[in-house]
Amino acid sequence: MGEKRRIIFHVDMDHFYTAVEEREHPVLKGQPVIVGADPKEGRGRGVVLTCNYEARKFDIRSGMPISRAWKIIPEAVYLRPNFELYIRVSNEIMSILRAHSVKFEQWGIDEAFLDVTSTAKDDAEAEHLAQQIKNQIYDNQKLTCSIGVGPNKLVAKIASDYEKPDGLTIVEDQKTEAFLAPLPVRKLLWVGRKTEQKLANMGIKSIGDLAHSDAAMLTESFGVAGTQFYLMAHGIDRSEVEERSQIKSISRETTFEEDTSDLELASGVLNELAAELAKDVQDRGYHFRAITFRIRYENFETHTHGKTLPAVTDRLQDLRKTANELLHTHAKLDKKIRLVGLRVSNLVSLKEQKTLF
Ligand code: TTP
Ligand code: MG
Repeated sequence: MGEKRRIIFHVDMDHFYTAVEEREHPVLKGQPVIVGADPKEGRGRGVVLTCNYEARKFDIRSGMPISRAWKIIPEAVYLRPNFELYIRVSNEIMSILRAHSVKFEQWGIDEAFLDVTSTAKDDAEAEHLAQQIKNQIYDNQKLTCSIGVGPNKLVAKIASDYEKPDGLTIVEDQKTEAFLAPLPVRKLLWVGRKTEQKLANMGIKSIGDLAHSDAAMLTESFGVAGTQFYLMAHGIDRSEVEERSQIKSISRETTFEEDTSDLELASGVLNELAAELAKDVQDRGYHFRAITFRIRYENFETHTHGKTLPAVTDRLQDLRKTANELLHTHAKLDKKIRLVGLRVSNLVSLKEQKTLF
């Protein structure tokens, strides 16, 4: 195809949240540890965010209801997440990684892609560099990671998952299709449970099955995604490693139909704005730490008042509480209110953004 061959790394920290907890509290080592919602002796709502490999032996998984985890291993150590800590550690790891490559792309809290084409001239040099990075992260952070090396992001990402934890998997360009063929289709990005089921009904289970199926038929069944599946099954992915521009803040505001001096009314509107904003933030997989309240009076005089929370959150109740505090502390009672608004910033992304691939 005449394109320059690339060497891409995907680095993924091992059982990230629980690994950080174990490092901070060595007494946890060797025990099954689960970070997530409060299990409340089996009555808890919410899910497992992650668990260490001891807990995985019992088939505990990310996203599983915490009540189910409790049924399986009530004797595990259950911890609430400390996002502040994880984000700090994540930032330290990302700055180590960033230094190794001109083309760098963070992907979620504990993963990143590096394009090392200009640093490593062949697979042997790539292996040496990957080992060096693993050692450096361990020496610096006392945490292990898994690295996948491949000709593109798709293959590198699947490779990093191949021999977790503490893995290093190198997929040579010519061996890409052979590497992918035996793996279940679920390993491909974009293939969720529904697609997996639909493909299974068509007799397609492995990536190899997918590669040998009819491209036109896939397009007919899945639209554009079908074409994408076919290319991915052949290990083709031309997307670049590039730092994505992050949105800095998300906001909502409402102008009253009629200027008002009714603080209760303003508070009600603020609560609605908070609900919309919290949903937006949660849908995008963000947490926030800073909240800004904006108020405009009948004479167009406009003020903003901000507060930084002690920790990141995505909870509506935190947003509402702060918004109302700011309203009641700062609203001038001698002027009618024309508009109120809310903005959240200091955003951090805590979930994988698969749809952006
Ligand atoms: P992952 O890298 O998917 O998982 P992990 O690092 O815990 O385990 P692995 O060794 O398999 O890589 O996610 C990174 C962190 O993101 C994880 O520690 C917790 C968090 N997370 C969630 O909050 N919700 C989720 O559904 C998943 C999958 C992860
Ligand atoms: Mg991980």
